[in-house]
Amino acid sequence: MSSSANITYAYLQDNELQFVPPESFRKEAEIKSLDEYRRLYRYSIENPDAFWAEQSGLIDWHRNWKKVYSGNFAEGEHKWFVGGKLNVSYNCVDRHLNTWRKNKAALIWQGERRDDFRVLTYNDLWNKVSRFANVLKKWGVSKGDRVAIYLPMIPELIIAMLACTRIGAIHNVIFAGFSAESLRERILDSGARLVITADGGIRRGAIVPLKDNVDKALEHCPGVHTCIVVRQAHADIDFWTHRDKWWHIEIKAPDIKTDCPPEPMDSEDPLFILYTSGSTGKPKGVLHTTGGYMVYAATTMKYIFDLKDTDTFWCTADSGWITGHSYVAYAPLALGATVVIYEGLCNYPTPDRYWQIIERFKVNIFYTAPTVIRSLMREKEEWVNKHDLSSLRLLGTVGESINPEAWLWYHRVVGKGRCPIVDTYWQTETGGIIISALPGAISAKPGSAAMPFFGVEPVILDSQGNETSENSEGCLAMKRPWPGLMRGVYGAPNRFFETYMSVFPGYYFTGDGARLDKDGYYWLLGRMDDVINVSGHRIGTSEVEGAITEHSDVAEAAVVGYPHVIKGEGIYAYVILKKGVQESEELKNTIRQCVRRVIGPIATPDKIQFTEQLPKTRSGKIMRRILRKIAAGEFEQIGDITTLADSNVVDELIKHRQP
Ligand code: 6R9
Repeated sequence: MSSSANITYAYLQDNELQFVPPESFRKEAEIKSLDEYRRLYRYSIENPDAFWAEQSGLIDWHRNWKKVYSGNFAEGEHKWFVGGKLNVSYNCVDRHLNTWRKNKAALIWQGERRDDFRVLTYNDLWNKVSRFANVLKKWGVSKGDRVAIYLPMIPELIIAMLACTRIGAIHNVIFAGFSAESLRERILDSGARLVITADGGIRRGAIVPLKDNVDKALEHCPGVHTCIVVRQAHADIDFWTHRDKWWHIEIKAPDIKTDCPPEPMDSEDPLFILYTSGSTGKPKGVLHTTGGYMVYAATTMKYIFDLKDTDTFWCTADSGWITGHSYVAYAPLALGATVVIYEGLCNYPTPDRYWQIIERFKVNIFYTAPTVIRSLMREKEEWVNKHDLSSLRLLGTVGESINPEAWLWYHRVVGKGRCPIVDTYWQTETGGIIISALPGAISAKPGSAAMPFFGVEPVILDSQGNETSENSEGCLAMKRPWPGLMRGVYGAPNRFFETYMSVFPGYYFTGDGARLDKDGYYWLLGRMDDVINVSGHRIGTSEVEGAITEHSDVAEAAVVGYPHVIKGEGIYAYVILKKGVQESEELKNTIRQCVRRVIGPIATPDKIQFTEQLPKTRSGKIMRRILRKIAAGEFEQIGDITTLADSNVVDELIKHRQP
């Protein structure tokens, strides 16, 4: 297992190579064998109420629930732990205060500069969350109100989220890489009246102008009366005293008390909204509620990450995404772990930044994305080897399928062949991981997310919606609900049903393709809709097309994903210019800038091809399948083009393809 060349060769020649959980790991693990997993899985499917009733004991309840589940799944309705009352910040913070964890580190924050770091114990966290919750109340936030959070990865982000949950406000975290326009859209859609931001974020030594973006966004958000600003980057900003308040002044104000009793929330009260891209229309506000989400997040954390409360856990996701909600904030804190957060990039100022942090804080469990692994494996192995990574005991990945080469490198170079790897498949909508190996029980097959989590029942459907059997490939859907599955789309009551439950009636459709192999392992095959997965981030092609056509020289655009060695998928845009506009490299750059302004840097097209025409059917529908094949350079696989209105367009597009 230690000779890299041999492992890679063996795997590539033999698709069935499996990595068995190391004995030392298995002995200490929550679930110790495949048989044990299978027994508990069967129990969770045959007796879901009993299974989830037991798991609900991971959480403290103000009032016990009366019924585990009620609903009509086919109609997109499901309720969990009905009648229960709980508070998420109580579960993530207060309940640790009566244990040995009171003065242990809850959050360790590492800034981009090596000397910038802060440690908050559970007691510190309680103090700050309670005080900030009182600040929110002071500025008029009460139960059910929406609060927009636009912050870099600093402790205040987690504190703000927890403070919202303490008083029953619904947070809407907006990734700090999104533009002012994206921010405005999300603030307006969620109806937030208070925004929390920072004077700036820090990226490669430069300041990201978060407060300027907020100022621009708020020009068109008349409902927002208060903006609380964290002093982080010491940037020069405009400060509107009638609206803007400094976090550090507010939290220490004489009228702010440390005591803030957690609001008992109903299990089905909304917990947060998080916007995510779909194949059509604007990003939708995925709504999660309190009891089911919390129990599901904690249960997956316990079994998939095999978390012990002595562990230091580092998930590198930004809390602007779902992974940074469930596995940076809620699940690890609920289980009393020490959580590492880092405001910075994996390769700045040197490519060993992550390895330094693991060594410095003795991280035990490390959870990152395949795109990060691919970019770091391009560097010399010495960057990893010069650090002592012996604290690591488990590794994880999320966001997209991991290619076997990257898996093997991660296993050998980072995990030194000792650490199991869990490839975790899930979505913003699913609340927590739904397909993954259990590290002490299920052998890993590099590239496969392995098996369903307890209570989750996946099926592979053919295009007519028929369930298929083993060794089949098709649409990945879920046959029953589980506590973490989203409850709705904020402000659009029918959209959950229409988007997810109506494609294959009676099933939740994930939008992903998958294959089930003879051993019961799931292999994810990528999105089947018009969503591109760039570095593990979901971007809707229609959003990028909308942003490109905001450019005054552009008549029409069609956007597809194409294979990209580091990012997984890159963005390829076919652009038709208005009559008389000259093509130029300069124009491509201004189109890119336009997308950055409208959505944010993550949606910037990697390649732009100007064209006179797009391949359309006689009814005027763009044939994206053809555009995808051309972008990927797979000309032989373009397939049938007889339904095109004008088939010459294909030759023209191939001739001018961007390499
Ligand atoms: C958690 C998260 C969801 C989409 C999902 C799928 C892809 C995530 C994956 C994976 C293969 C994995 N995806 N994890 N594909 N293997 N382990 O990423 O949520 O941002 O909503 O994206 O990401 O395509 O549908 P989200």
